[in-house]
Amino acid sequence: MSASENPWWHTATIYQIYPRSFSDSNGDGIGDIPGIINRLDYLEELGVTAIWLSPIYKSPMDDNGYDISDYQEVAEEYGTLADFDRLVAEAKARGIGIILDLVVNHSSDEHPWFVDACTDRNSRYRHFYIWRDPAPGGGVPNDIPSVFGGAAWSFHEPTGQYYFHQFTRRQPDLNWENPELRESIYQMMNWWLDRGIAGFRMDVIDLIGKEPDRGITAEGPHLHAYLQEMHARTYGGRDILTVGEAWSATPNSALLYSGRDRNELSMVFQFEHVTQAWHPVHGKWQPMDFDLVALKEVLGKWQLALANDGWNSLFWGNHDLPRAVSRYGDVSGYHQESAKMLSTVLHLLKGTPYVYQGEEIGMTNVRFTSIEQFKDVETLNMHRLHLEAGLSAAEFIAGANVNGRDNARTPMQWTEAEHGGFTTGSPWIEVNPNYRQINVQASLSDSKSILSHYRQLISLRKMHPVIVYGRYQSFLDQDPQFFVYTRTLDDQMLVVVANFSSKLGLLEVPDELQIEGECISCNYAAVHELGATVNLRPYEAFAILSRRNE
Ligand code: TEU
Ligand code: CA
Repeated sequence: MSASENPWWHTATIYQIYPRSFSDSNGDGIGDIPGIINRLDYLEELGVTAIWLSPIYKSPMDDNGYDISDYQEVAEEYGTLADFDRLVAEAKARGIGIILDLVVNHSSDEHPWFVDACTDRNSRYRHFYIWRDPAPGGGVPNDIPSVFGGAAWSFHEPTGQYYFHQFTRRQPDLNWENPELRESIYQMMNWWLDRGIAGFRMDVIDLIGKEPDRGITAEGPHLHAYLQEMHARTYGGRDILTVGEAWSATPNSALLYSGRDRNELSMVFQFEHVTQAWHPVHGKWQPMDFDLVALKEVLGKWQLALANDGWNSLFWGNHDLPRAVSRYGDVSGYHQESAKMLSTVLHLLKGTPYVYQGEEIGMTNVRFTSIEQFKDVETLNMHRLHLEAGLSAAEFIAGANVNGRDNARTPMQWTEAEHGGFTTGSPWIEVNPNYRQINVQASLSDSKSILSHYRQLISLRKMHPVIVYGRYQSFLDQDPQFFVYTRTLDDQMLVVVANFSSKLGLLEVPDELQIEGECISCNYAAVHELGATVNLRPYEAFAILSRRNE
């Protein structure tokens, strides 16, 4: 097979770093690039292929860097361009690539383009953004809402027009219909590519083809043409990974983004497995129990839809989502078992797994009691709006503790020292008090830790083509307790069995899975063969690799 049929990211595991919360090198309470460099040995031992860095660019930090005021400068609190180049080089020396977050649906309102655009309707940069006159009777041009609450339009008094922003008013949307804007973005991307990065994670890339006048935000008519142009003008000839964040992606559109001959992206992040567990009306702020049958259905649907073309990303968490073990596992009764079970199930699927910082040691959701403890702009906006709408503060905080974005953003827990060893100063957001039990240092010295389990899973993917390329088939789809699937390649079959419950359970093994082989992963004792039934302990998960001609 040619290199393009077997790109490096097929066997890769990616580690996501949220720089602000990862490792602080200078005691100002904010994670930084030198702090990341100090932890590269840890990541090398974990075995990851590349790091996706959430934004490190210059920014007023209204949305922690997802509001960029200079695409070619590093935020002062994170370090310098020289630090960044050193990170790329030091990571490369350890076989690790650096994937940058490309945030080009919008910029910061402090970006010189927007500042200039605001000076005058005839500014050279006016049409880098999206401006509309007020509606005939006055007021917003239309009723498109902002993701973070309120209208997606804000009035700019001095020039008498509204500008469009799908996130905060400090994140004006860029106008992709303008070829000059697109050209500026491509130049910037090439400038970073020339510095030796390994790829881009593209923030809300499904939104760049917006046509607000027609009420279209996601997956607009020109989206794929823009991505093909971007591919041709920037990374087309380079061996990099591109992953587009696409909340609106469906299996069909994922084939457009990531299809082999499409010349767009390597893969997308789709969120159906996340949003299927959200409340149909109140979304993530009204927590609902998750339903394994529905979760399996979504994961299985994506496995099958991209089986022969396109490529899946695999993830439980990121910097916007609650901690996986809190959401799908049992942190009080079976913390280790459930964290290991979740990783087993995810990492043995077909696709590229992503590990969000701290997930590999089983970091959990935080429990804040007052709104002052929350830092996230989305949570703070929603707090105001939900209270105005009649929710009590306590109800809102309960919801935010379950699904709010700050759950993922509490500092990485390195040691049992104060503030979990994240900083010697005072952290920008509180450390989860469970750092004394859950931290990297304790995990490193325990061969049965969640961390050891992650290391093993990551190395298994490098060793076994069946994990990378095997055909996926699910069993017992309607069973509410067990997740059972196989991966097959040539004469090999991998059987993955997981109990998603704190209850013991008797699994009736389907005939074709009654096999014996090598147990390549388990979170209790090794299981080498399956008879007609098997008793599964709470959150037990194992994987047996068998050769059919044995
Ligand atoms: O996220 C896109 C996004 O829509 C999320 O904010 C998510 O939908 C929301 O949390 C659901 O309530 C990306 C980034 O990952 C996020 O951190 C940024 O805030 C956002 O884009 C704007 O750049
Ligand atoms: Ca710092």
